[in-house]
Amino acid sequence: MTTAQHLNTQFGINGELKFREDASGLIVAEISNGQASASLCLQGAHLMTWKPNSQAVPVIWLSRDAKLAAGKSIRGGVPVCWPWFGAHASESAFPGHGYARTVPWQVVESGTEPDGATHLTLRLVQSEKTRSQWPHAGTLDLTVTVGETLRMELATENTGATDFVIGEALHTYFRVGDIGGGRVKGLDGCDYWDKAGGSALRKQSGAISFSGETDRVYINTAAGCVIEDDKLGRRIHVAKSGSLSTVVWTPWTEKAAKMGDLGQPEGWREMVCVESGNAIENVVNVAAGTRHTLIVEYQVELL
Ligand code: TA6
Repeated sequence: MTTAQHLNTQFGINGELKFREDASGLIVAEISNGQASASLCLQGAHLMTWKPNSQAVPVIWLSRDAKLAAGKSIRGGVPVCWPWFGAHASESAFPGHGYARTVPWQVVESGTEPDGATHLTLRLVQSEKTRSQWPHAGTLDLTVTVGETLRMELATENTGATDFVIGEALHTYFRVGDIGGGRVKGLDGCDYWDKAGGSALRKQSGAISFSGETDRVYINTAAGCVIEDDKLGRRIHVAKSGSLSTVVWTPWTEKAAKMGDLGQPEGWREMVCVESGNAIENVVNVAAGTRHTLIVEYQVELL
């Protein structure tokens, strides 16, 4: 079992990257440099927080009710959904959004970029349990680069002799002043599966604004998008590559009450999920011996 002390010796960077053991027993990487600060739980390679130094309010949202526990997903941050998105196609007992976010990952590399940003690479640790749910030969790495820009690269390598198919997403919870005073631009004209509206296939017209539960899987789009936040007076730019699906989600009142871990009384009003991935008809065939990488970059612009 790797300890925080061992990780600090091997991968720590003085005054910039340190590892600590959380009360839950899980290990958390804390990053702080001249550009930004962030924290990441090694279980699930789960980025929990990111705040550029230019921002008074964090850009990534973490529920006030978020709890770290072995084998449990964390509410908020950037859950890694892999090797499927949503419910498993045939096994209802398998975890929603795949197992990657609730299993151990190991640190493989860390360093400082020429511009002062900090990068950290983690690899999912395969096990009997993961192989029982997904019997393929492959590796999954996440490289996070923390600066005024947050860059995340999710790399799937097929190390076997047969092709395999994955569904995936970086299921990012963004912090907004109030969901009612925000909108998402950039997906105009895109088709989407309306999961909160009877799973009908619809076409987006104009910006996405919010007045109720919204759960949409936009398909066949490589487009980036922008989250406009009137209350905090900022725009969050979401750029992506290696992704043809974008999911936009807010639970709104009723679903949030049922979920119960979004922070009382109305924590859900301070977040919106904009998730970059490959889902439904956009699942990815990763040919034997090849590598597929999903990349996102987030930047904030004050209005
Ligand atoms: O990405 C949107 C979604 O699929 C919603 O339907 C909702 O279930 C959300 O993910 C959260 O899922 P989780 O398994 O993290 O509770």
